Amino acid sequence: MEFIKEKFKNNKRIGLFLLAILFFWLKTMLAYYTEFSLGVTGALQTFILWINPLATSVILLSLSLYMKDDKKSYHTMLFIYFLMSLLLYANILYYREFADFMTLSTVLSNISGDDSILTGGVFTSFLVMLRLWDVFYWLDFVGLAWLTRKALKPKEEQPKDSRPFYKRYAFAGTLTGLALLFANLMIAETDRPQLLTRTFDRNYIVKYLGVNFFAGYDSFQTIKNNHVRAQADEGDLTEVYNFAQENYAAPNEEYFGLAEGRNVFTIVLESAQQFAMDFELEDEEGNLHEVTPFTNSIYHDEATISFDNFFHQVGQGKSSDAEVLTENSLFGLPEGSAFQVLGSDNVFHAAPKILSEEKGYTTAAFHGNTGTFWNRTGTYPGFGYEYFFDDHYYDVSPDRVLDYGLKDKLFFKDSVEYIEQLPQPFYTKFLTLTNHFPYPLEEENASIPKANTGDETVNQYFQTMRYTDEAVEEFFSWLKESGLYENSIVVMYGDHFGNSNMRNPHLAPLLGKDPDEWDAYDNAQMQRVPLMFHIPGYTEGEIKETYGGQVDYLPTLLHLLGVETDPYLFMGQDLLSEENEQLVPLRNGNVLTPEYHFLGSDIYDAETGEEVTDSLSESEREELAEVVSHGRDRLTNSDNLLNLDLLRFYQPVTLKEWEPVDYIYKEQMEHLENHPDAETSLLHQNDGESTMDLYETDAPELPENQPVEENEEEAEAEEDTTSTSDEESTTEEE
Ligand code: GP9
Ligand code: MN
Repeated sequence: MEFIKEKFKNNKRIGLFLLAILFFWLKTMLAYYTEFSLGVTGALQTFILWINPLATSVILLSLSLYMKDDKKSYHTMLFIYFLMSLLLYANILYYREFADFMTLSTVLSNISGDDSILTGGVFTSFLVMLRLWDVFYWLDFVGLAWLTRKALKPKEEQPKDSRPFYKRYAFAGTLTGLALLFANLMIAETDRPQLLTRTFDRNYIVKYLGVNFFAGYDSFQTIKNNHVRAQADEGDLTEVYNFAQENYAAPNEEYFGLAEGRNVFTIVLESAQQFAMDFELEDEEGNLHEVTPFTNSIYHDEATISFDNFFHQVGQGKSSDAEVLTENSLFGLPEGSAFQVLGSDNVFHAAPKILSEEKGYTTAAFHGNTGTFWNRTGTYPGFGYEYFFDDHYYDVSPDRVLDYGLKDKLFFKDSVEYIEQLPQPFYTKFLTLTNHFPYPLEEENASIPKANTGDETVNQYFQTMRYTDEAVEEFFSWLKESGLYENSIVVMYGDHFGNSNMRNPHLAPLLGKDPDEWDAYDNAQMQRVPLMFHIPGYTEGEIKETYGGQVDYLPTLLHLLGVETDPYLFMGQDLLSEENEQLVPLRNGNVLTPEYHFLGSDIYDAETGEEVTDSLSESEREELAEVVSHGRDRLTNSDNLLNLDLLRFYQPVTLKEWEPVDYIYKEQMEHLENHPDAETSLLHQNDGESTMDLYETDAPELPENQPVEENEEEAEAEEDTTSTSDEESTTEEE
């Protein structure tokens, strides 16, 4: 003990080093708990949060210990501390404005953009974000600077320490930091697998690994991407351009323009799988429960063009990949989410941009989760979305949300307020949430029993599928009541699988299969997701067996809306076109056709599910290898297009006039109210009378749907507290 004491006394560096770590930790905790909303739940996450500022600050500050000269060492330590504090503080200010963390690309674009720091725009908005208590984020630095000064002026009587401690301590410091970082990464990985490869939300990385780590990681990614992008030039476009031209499938006259001029409601059914369509779940008493009765009725309706061989093509970017696919006719990236990696920087020719430019559509996305998730707020402006209603626009008090966000019934109901204000025609996208892994649902919201497999997640899936089905039904009823229905097209599709391949064998018995014989072919079958184009008034609808994937969605939709797609670089083909090749490459490189499924190096008969690799002749195999490579060309060209940001070199004449929104979803209500076409909105057409009252839902969270006794009690309580003058009661009756 004495020995350690002695050492510390003689080595103020270590003292200051430890103090700096403590100060920085305290300051970070203050920011974590008062500035950022990181959504920490449970003891493990709290533990990770508490340790995550340590590793990087130990590593960074230990660098100063390597210096032999005291003065240099102290000053370096102070400088590193200053930089770390500056980074944290800049993030605090940024977060107050954007509820998100600063990235290198935002910093770079703010330095070079029109509204750059240099022109004062960002600087003034930063000033507005300052708060009085911010002194606490700098007091520690002042204290440390003072202590450094003191340490550099040794009292005469203290002998100068000449032993070469510095190297050993420096090394020990760095090693400890690295060990901490490794431990931190490991613990984070157990709580959130694939945290870094999937990078779905900046909040998540900060929550698990801290602000310093995030800044380093983000800068690395950005520099890497910018480097790749900088290598590209117009010449790289030629190959992709030629591919897209060859790939183009001309529209079928029978369908072209079938829904021209109509409003578009895109309902993205979270985790909905095709196997659940028309599926009946048998309970323990032998009673059958249709899982998605309403969606099934739309699926079979004569006004609906449905598909039963439609596959999701997402990779790690899951929901966000589905958005890249269906709104750009491009694939997500082989790793990570394109939204996260390129969303804020790339040029996109996406559905909202095309429709607003070519057909004057108003465009809006709706989602009951935070807008930063999957970097939607960063990506949607590039897609051309004029409006994005994220959780800031909804009441998301605790009883109204489950895991990822607002429950679907409340989500649709509360969206009406915004829908009715949109100038028509509009293109809208509704991202549902309740049917999201691991499918939690309260009993009061469950209309059918759980399944009875060996896997609780699988069991719950059916209940949440049903819940979303009911939410969609309520929304359809409102569409009809409000009068929007007749002049709209409602499209529904599943974004990706809900049950992973690992869980599929648990589903096998429900699908009449033997779990022990479940194989790669069966897994491929499970990647089907529903797709339906519902066009009220149309009567020739049917369920089409055409093989297709999400990349084929956009040309199909655009042709239905009467928009030609040959000016665009799409990787998919109109599913209704007579030239459609029925070729479905999945993101993992597997390729599916109506005849064969090419899974890894094995070939299966698509109809029978038999593996036929060895029974094919050499020439047959060569021929089929061509098919696979043709399918994979779509992936390669798409990856090149995105990674090299090639659309910046390609300007279709149809998009020449397009200008991005500059308000990025801040004060968007003001923009909506002052929209030049405001008089075409439903609200305006109804002389300002809202249709919100027409919305009927049985959502138990709403006071009007609470059991009667409670209502009575509430009413009584209200009567006691409010005055009931005659005048007031007459107004109420009216
Ligand atoms: C989150 C939601 C779900 O906002 O879109 O994303 P997922 O986990 O399905 O990719
Ligand atoms: Mn999803």
